[in-house]
Amino acid sequence: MTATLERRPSAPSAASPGRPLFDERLKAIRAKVEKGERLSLEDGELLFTTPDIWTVCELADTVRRRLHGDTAFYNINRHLNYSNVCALSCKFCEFYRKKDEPGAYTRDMEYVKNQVREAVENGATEMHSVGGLHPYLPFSYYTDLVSTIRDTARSLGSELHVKAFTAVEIVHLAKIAKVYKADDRVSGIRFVLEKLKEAGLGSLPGGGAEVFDDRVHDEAYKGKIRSDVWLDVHRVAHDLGLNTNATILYGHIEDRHDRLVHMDMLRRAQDRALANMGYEGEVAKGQRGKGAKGEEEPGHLGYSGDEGADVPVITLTRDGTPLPEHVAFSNSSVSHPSAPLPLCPSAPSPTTGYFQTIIPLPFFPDGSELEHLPGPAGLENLRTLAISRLMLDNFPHVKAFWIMQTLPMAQLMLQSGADDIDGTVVWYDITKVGGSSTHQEVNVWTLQKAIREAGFKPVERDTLYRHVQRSGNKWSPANR
Ligand code: V47
Repeated sequence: MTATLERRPSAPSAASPGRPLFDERLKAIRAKVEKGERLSLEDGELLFTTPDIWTVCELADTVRRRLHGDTAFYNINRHLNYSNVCALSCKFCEFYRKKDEPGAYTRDMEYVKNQVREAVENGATEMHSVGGLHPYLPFSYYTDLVSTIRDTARSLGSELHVKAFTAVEIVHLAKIAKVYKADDRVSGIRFVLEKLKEAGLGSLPGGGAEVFDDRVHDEAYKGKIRSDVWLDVHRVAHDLGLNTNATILYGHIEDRHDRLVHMDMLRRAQDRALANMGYEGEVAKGQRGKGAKGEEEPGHLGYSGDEGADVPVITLTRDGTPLPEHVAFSNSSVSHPSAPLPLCPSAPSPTTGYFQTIIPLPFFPDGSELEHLPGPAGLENLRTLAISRLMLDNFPHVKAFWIMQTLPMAQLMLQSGADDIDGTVVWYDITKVGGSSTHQEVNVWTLQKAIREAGFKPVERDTLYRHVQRSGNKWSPANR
């Protein structure tokens, strides 16, 4: 007996109901994307308002494939929140506690060592550590935290890259160390970053940026550093050769224009970092001295140290522009070299001191003071990530942080501009998807499967996006 297969309705075409026709207004943006030209804020507005979201995603995918082909990155990492005690009370935040409140915690070094042991046993290459602005911990706690992570891993014959402290924590540490002066904030920031680097800090995560807008700042996270200070911290880190990431927290009380201004400020900061690394670009007409909202500004970026600078526009998304990348290394039996990074032959030098990744973070209302807000939904998340890829033409990477986006959504995002889904994570206290547990872990095979299902080749990276090749440990392909 032969089974008869039912004919399935064919997939909707671009012209079928339910999917809008190609929005002709996107033609000019497509032409720019094809040439690798920088998109304007007006382009960004159209990308946010067009009903043709699929073309937005497709354009972002074009850029992402030009940069990374069919590679999609993940890493083996651990998040370690050293304390949730915080002097601030940001309205969007559910994580912070006051010192004697139930649930407040501060980890001691024994706890940290245990976390490192577990991380090393599981093949991690990165420890991502952030916390609240603790009012009483001494500066030495933070340098100890970093050196304890580094030294415990080394005592086990391994290297863990320490990616720690958001910009707002760095400023807090400068205040605790009593080196922060309002009229010369950069030297205090530099002091702290140098001390942390000596202790073993490898890079800065992208948190604490929220949205670079004073109205939103004053309403939702007053007391936190403003955009100029956040950018200063990252600029000093770049000058010290530390790579950093950047985030955008969206879907709360900001509007879409605020998101675009935020992206524009970040890409101009990156222009400067890349110019310092030897990248060449053109000083665009009207770029110098124009603020993101088009108003005249005294300096290029509005943060200190760049007054009057002619910073060129540098796009990495043109065909043939080399990414600032580091050569691959082999990670057999978990350990990997900590030697200074060799230069990639095709990239300008030095090869460190720039923004690696933009991480769009959707706002989670539950448990926060802004709980009455709905938070962004799936298509808004997809669109914001795709637009981040398109606007931030000088950021090598876009991360779909699966913890906040969910793994199924991260798969869609890989097809819409993202090239990275972050890592195994394990414990994450800042936001909790669909429940109250801070245990949020996926294993390597699950990450790889999600990437393959989305049509990409999974590549394990370390924090600096060097490819990790494993043999002889739990996660090596032979043990699959
Ligand atoms: O700075 C806090 C955000 C950030 C909420 O650099 C919230 O690789 C949504 O920065 N809803 C911390 N977001 C996370 C972060 C990060 C995550 C993953 C990778 C990297 C990286 C950085 O989370 C905070 C804040 O902006 N946040 N509360 C909330 N209710």
